[in-house]
Amino acid sequence: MGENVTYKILKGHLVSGSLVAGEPISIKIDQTLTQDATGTMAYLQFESLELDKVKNELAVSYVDHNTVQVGFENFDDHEYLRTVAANKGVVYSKAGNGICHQVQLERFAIPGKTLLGSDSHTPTQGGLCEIAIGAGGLDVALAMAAIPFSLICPKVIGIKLTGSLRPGVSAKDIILKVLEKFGVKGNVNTAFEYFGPAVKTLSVPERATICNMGAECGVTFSIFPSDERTKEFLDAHGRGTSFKEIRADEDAIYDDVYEIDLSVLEPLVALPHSPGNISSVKAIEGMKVNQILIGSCTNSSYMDLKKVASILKGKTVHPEVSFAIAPGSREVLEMICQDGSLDIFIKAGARILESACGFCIGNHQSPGTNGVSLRTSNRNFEGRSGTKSAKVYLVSPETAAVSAIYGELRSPLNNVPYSSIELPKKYYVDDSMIIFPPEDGRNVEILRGPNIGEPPKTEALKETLKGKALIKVQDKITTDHIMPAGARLKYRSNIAKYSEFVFESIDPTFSERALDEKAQGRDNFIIAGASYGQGSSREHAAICPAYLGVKAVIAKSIERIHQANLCNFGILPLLFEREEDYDEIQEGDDLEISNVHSSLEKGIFILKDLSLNKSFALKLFASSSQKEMLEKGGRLNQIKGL
Ligand code: MIC
Ligand code: SF4
Repeated sequence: MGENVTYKILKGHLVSGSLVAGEPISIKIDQTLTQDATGTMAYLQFESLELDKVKNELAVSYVDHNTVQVGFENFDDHEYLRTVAANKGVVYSKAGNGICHQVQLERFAIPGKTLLGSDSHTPTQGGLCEIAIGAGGLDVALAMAAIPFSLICPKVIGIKLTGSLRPGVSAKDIILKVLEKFGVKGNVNTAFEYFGPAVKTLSVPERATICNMGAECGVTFSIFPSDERTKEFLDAHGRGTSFKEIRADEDAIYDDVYEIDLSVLEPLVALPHSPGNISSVKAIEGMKVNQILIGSCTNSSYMDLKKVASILKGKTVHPEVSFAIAPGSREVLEMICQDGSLDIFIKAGARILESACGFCIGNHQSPGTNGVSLRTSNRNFEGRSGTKSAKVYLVSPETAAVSAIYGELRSPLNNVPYSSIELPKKYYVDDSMIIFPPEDGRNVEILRGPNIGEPPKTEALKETLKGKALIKVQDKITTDHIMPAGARLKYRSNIAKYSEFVFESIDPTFSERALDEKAQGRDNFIIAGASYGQGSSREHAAICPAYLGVKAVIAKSIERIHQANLCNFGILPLLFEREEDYDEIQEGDDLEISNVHSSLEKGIFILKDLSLNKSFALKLFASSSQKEMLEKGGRLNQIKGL
């Protein structure tokens, strides 16, 4: 029976379990990646393991999220990250060097390796044939200690690509098509593997765009084979020796196959407020646009910007549009500098932004009231841009560039001045903003400014949980709803302060009410609909509620990374046995769960709603090793034997 790429790589990394879809397995992690917003907590947690040095093959720490530096907090974080990296043997990529996923692709990803990153878009590296998985910071800290990563062996959906893209249609449209088919929920414990004759027509940066937004479907990772295009990309970066061919066998088996004929694909757009809300550009062509932003880890490669430059050459941006470009890395910035694209952008009236996440996470460039913003990024959740009333549409760089000229949404189909874009034989390579650690860094002083807090302490599970349904939320609550980023991002290293903003956009009184209840010795419950915790990997969406005394999330369903984060910090992830029960429980109801320990063992809990005088059955959503950590009040307690 032929093997697919996914199982070939998993087989070589399997530590425990068997490779059967749906079964728990653990795998060896070769490489790790952190970014500053999740990294400070990850390294504080790594430090608490009291190891001299990281033990995996390669650990890289990026600074790309919090680079706005209003107040001392961000810089304190960067200094901590810089010095802890030198002390613990971690490679450090300075602020300004670029977005983690773009730089990792250019400098570090190696076909056939595994990567665990504390960012949900870590699967971008599937474009270079890595099994790359997003996780919470604590899981990444443990991978740096060479502790295998536990996951559910994914089923593999083969996405067969045939035909070839027409001018103006791009990789972004392929992944938007995948999102149209699979949506943003219900794809847990699944991997997307791309195959078929059109794979060879796609370059590595295009493949990376596609793998990047697989995260929006909620799959564990996405992957492309390693072939001649992979070699070409590695060679052009002076990394040809890292190449290894990895292809699926001719008769490879997939759990399901979905085919996309690229020849008939048209430009697509994700409408507000979900990346799964797909329409053709044609259907809403003519919509007036106020802001257009090109960048983010999805679409900020050199190839993306070269296309934009070809479209904008000799043109100026519409006077009523605010237009900005954030090149994904210093490499991209230097390349567009050398080939004259930067000059085209400046003449066209573009604002050139730092090579960082910036606008994508609502850190700046918020649209105006009721503004319409066209972006090449991957998430358009309500309020993520920093403006609640704004409407964010996700498009390809081609659609963004053509629309910038007209000031309204326009389809780039057959409306671009090139038939294909030549990629360079050699990229500009300069690692001078990457700091490699000394052989023995134990004497490097770790700098901790006042913004650097401590990893949270959690307590062992109690026998009875009693308190209020402190909040009841709908379906598809994202981690941006639970733990806002944007202006609040700078408090990531200070749990007490950051906790003030839990559920800020839904109920700004939540944090205060939760602390009041906690002070009275009561426990807090969150009631949620389907797909709770979708979006980012930020473990603060579990750490901060835990700090506020939340002991259980009771939902219709919970997304993979968030479920793992809840277990890591001792919050029970519970699912309604009957989904209809969600409708009965009301916010403010008094709730009780007794016999917690034996219920944990059995995996079935009985929730008493004292206000309704009714009981509901709940299922525990946790593996056997997660049960153990829940018992101890979290993963760190479990590891340290507390
Ligand atoms: C995001 O795109 O939401 C983020 C910001 O990159 C997050 C990580 C974070 O919250 O720090 C992610 O995708 O995991
Ligand atoms: Fe950064 Fe946006 Fe990518 Fe997250 S999705 S890593 S915020 S660019």
